[in-house]
Amino acid sequence: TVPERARVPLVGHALSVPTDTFIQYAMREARELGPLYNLRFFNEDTWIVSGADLVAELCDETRFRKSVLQLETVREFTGDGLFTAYNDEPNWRRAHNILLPAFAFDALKSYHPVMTRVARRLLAKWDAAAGTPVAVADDMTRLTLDTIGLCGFGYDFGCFERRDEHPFIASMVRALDHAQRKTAFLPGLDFLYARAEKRQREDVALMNRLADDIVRSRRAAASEASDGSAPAGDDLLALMLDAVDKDTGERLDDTNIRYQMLTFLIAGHETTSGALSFALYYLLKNPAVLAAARAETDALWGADPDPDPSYEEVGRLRYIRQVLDESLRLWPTAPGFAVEPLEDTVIGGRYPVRKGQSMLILTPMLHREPGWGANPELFDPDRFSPEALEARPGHLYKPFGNGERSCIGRRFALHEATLLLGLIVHRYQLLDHADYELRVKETLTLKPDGFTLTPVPREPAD
Ligand code: MNH
Repeated sequence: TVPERARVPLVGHALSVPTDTFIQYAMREARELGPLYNLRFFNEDTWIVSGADLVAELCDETRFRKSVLQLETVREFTGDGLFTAYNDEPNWRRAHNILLPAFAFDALKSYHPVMTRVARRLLAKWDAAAGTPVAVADDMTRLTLDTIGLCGFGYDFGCFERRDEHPFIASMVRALDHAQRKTAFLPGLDFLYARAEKRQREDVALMNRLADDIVRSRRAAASEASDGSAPAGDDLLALMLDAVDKDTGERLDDTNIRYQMLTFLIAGHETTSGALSFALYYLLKNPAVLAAARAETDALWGADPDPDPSYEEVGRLRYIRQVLDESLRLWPTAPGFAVEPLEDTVIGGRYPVRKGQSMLILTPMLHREPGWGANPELFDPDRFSPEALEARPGHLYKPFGNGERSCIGRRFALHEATLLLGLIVHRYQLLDHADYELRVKETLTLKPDGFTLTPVPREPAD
């Protein structure tokens, strides 16, 4: 049978699992218990899987599909939006078909100038810091929220004009945190959680109001336009409001539009912000890598400290993209995804699994499997050189999930992040003034906790 720790009657392992560092706990357990083990929360088993062969098997979409079990409490505010929809909910494919064009090549190209404009906001803030430390994850979150707001919805969060975080972020972080804790609430003790549930309703209401405001102002702008069409071309919001599903001819309803908006505002910025923060952490700690990254931008932009990168140039930052890929190997900021069998089956040749049994693929440990070589903890962007990619078996790298339910925003995120990293390494020296030691903070996603660095504009001869 599947390995597991001794469990307590009724609660199972629920009391020994820390909710605020679940992923790092699960990683330690995987090192001890192996590539497959069981965690029992009350009467529910979750298998934690990180072995390369098992993961390759679980990525077979003819036998397994996304499990939404652990996301049940997030569904209270994202419902059947893309990320939290059950596979057989009709709105999943409808929205997938309708929104896919927002991530096609032409659309990405049209976001590029907007992404550049927001990147400049960050550079301006770092210039103004004038050699004093900046809080990396906070600034990356400002950048990614402004970017998804403007590119996806034509809405400016204006995060760089605020000293504190935007209220949407505070509500979102609390709501996700609450959703995660709620999975471990003790049954029958509702009175214990009444206050937290009330605040949750307030946080969700704030996020909903923002989504509704954005829709209202777009519709108002559209009715002002003489032909009645939405002015912003085919951004996400335009597609949500106007486009029809090619298969069924149906549109998204207002409730679902709200769910999709919260889904994209959340999924569209948290993970990218974490990915950028980890990449900057590794650049700071690996001077040879930083030098190679800088050689790449210098070859492209020479001594110009303030280049205006074209869309194509971002695609040519191959090494910087490898830095990002390698950061997402060690700390995939969405640190797992869950699947379930479509029918009763056997995995690994010997573990019977019932239909619907949830199995969490723990990507931070998959990304440290022996297939990555003798020293998986070592940060080395050359693991993603074209030759290395060629030689490596498939299914060892899953930072964006798998198959049909994998990340729709992947190319959006990679373009946004590569562009910004390129501009940063080209413009600044990065000083590790605090001798920062990595601590990983877990919300639903991962971020380096309390990470600051000091950006100093490069000398012309540097
Ligand atoms: Mn994203 C799904 C990781 C950026 C929108 N994303 C997923 C999944 C992973 C993931 C993993 C699969 C989850 C699962 O199987 O349960 N996403 C990332 C990472 C980054 C990221 C690591 C950045 C780096 N994601 C983005 C961006 C957007 C986005 C940017 C939007 C602009 N992601 C989504 C949506 C889904 C998703 C929407 C759900 C797709 C679906 O199920 O149809």
